[in-house]
Amino acid sequence: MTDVVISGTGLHHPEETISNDELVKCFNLYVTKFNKENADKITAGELEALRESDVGFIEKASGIKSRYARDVANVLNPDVMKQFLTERADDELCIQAEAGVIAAKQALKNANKDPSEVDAVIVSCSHKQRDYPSLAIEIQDALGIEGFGFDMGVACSSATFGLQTAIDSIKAGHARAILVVTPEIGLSQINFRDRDSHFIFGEADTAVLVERADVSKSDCQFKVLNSYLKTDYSNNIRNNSGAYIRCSPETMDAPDKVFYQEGRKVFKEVTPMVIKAISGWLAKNDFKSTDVKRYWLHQANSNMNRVISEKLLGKDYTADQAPIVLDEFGNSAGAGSIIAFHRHHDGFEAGDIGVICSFGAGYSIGCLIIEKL
Ligand code: CO8
Repeated sequence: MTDVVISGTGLHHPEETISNDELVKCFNLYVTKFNKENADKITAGELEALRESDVGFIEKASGIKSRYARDVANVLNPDVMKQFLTERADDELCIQAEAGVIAAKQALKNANKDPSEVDAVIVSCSHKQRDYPSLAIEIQDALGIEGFGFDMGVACSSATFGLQTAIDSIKAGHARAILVVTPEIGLSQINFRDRDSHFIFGEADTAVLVERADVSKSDCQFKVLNSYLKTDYSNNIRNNSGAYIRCSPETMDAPDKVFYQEGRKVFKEVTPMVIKAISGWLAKNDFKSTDVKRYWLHQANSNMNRVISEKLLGKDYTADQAPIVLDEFGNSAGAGSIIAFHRHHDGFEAGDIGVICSFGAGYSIGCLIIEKL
């Protein structure tokens, strides 16, 4: 059986940040204005007054302190509260491909690999800025890679599902090395006027090079011992935007045409699913959850990660055993667990075991058990 390794990763994010303070200030200005403009209807009981958001709540409930965005000015304008991006001509590299290319070049450099030695590009992420041609093919072209490329997506589990697809392809002999790129540009799919979710997301882009172990030239290789995927249908995280959106012009801008969720239900249902999945998959591979040196978990909510980590590692686990990056990035959807891995894979000796695990809409869980070579 061909051994497959993760041999390089890359990370890109927009330069500008939005703090909780800035986000909440804008949200509360919008609330004050809305309530004032609708005072009569609110007093008559025809309309419910909007409630203010709160920095203390956000940090306690989610652990998020900041996020990266491409159009901070409009997101923080209470009369707009949307991200606007200048459209590019068809013969220019599109915004999402450009972000993916930057992350991919970093992954190639870290893997000591030339594009001529890569056979495919998979773009796997929550939102795509167009349906076709595939973003992966555009990135493939920009990097000068022969072979093939295609897009796929499984919301917050996109990167791990993309990685298993790439690993299977390499094991089947279809490619020597594959770039799995996760450019998460989804702030345009967020309702910044929704108190429950306006603080959750941020933009970031990752790339992972996976390849046959016998052709790797990387100074830092993690062998993929096994990977697992699990899905279980749920409507608790949903976005009804898509190919039919132009068929119902009257509801094109309705709140269900961007991200919405039942956050509390997601927390309660997904957390035990992840604990069961990770410990079950480790047991199948003859590992105990405490054999794992580090868990690079999906970065949606620090309380979720704390509950999962305590179950897997015990109450006295350290931050080093399950690093958090969501304080800086917010929930970066599919990119989250890969950012955690990219930033925190030092200190591993040969033979040490780690787990990359993502989870989110679908529901979906993707998990890779890896060993430092
Ligand atoms: N400020 C102040 N108070 C608030 C706010 C706010 N902003 N929001 C809610 N509250 C209040 C509520 O009104 C409620 O008060 P009351 O009881 O008086 O009505 C109280 O706070 C508690 O509300 P919740 O129970 O909803 O709060 P939680 O403690 O559950 O925290 C969270 C809410 C943070 C949303 C939490 O439930 C959570 O993180 N859940 C997990 C969700 C999750 O992991 N989702 C994954 C989604 S991502 C995905 O799969 C793909 C999407 C891809 C998008 C990509 C874009 C880049």
